[in-house]
Amino acid sequence: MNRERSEKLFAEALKYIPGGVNSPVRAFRAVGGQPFFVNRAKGCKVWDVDGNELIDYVGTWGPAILGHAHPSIISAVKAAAELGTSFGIPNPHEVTMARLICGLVPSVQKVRMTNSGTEACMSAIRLARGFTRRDKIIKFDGCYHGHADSLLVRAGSGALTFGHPDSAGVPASFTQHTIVLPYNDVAAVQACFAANPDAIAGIIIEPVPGNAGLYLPKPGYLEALREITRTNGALLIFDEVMTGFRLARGGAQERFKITPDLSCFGKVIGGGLPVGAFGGRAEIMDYLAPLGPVYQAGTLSGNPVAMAAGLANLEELQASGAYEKLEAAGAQLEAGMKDAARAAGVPVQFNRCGSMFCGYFTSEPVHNLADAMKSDRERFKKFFHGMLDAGVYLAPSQFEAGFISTAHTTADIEATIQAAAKVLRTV
Ligand code: KE4
Repeated sequence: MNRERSEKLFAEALKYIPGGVNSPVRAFRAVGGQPFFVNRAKGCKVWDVDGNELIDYVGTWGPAILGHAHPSIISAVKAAAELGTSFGIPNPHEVTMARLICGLVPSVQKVRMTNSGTEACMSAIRLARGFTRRDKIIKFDGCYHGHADSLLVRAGSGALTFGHPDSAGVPASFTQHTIVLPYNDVAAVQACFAANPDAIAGIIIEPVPGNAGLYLPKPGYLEALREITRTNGALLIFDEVMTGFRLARGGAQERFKITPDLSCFGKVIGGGLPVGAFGGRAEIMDYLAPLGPVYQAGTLSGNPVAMAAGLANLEELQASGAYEKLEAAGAQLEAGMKDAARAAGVPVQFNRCGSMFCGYFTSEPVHNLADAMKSDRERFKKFFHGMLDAGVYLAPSQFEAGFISTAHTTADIEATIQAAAKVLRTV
């Protein structure tokens, strides 16, 4: 596949941008080679600057749930931009968005917009600490909640782990209150609360982790977290930046019938523009400035153009039978990929929840990060590049989820499966 123009652009990018990218996942460091550059996307397709057409299963990491350049979003953005791109003064779209989110997610009585998922999660944690007057936060290995200092922590050894910064530049004192536990292990959470009585402000969790590939909560796991936090006066924070409005109209919390105290959102609610949000019970949210003592702010929070894009995405999702389409497309891809792996004699664990998926190159089931780490990453690399050469763009890391949109037709998915059937015989 000719990628001359991408190669020239990447060489230029390396002169001015660290690693040539504005977000590390884009750099292909996990799969080798170098990233291509895209200047056009429509539906489930992207075209790189050399004119190569690709079926896209990254979907800008989740926002493109209706496919790229959906007409409703494009016209909403144009109309809003004509009237001004930002006011720094309340605008009507903010009220419409807040009312819509509260209507779609019953656990959210009030919501505050931000400009990224990172800001949403960082702010939700600050709010949980301010509301409970406690310092410690539990997160789970393999879960990613953006790059706020106190969250750049991976599990250390042992069931009860106090975080050690995973990123340089994060002083140990910034993560001393972050406890990292294994996902899908109720006993570890119970022991943690027993060892830290009245000290834990809350648990933040991706209800369906999509940042170590994709694995699912075991039956009863989320219910147990809800019960343990309620019993111990801690808050349950669902990070639905990725799952929100994707796994169901009301997100993973609707799909799994759990009522968290706070929820974080992003991606879909921005329709491809920079948006995040966090919301929950009014008595908690009212601790936020200007009403309460927990400060949180943002110059462009609730920006009219970003709100218009997110509203168009959300409204179209409600109108178009989208969730039935996403479920059917996910089932088609799952069945086809499993058949292809079986026919090629390659051990693949294909995990899926709705329109999110991940194929791990391992014969063992994947229920947490430790299981995911057993995947054969060399095989994944070959598969990734084989599929790319076949015109299918998967997430450039074994430890990322794939995303299906309503724009992926049965023919696109069949073409993907046929490509996989051939490539799997070569890895
Ligand atoms: P942003 O700050 O990137 O908008 O959101 C952070 C975030 C928070 N919570 C969850 C569950 C997330 O998935 C994310 C961001 N996800 C990654 C994909 N693994 C974004 C891609 C990137 O980092 O470039």
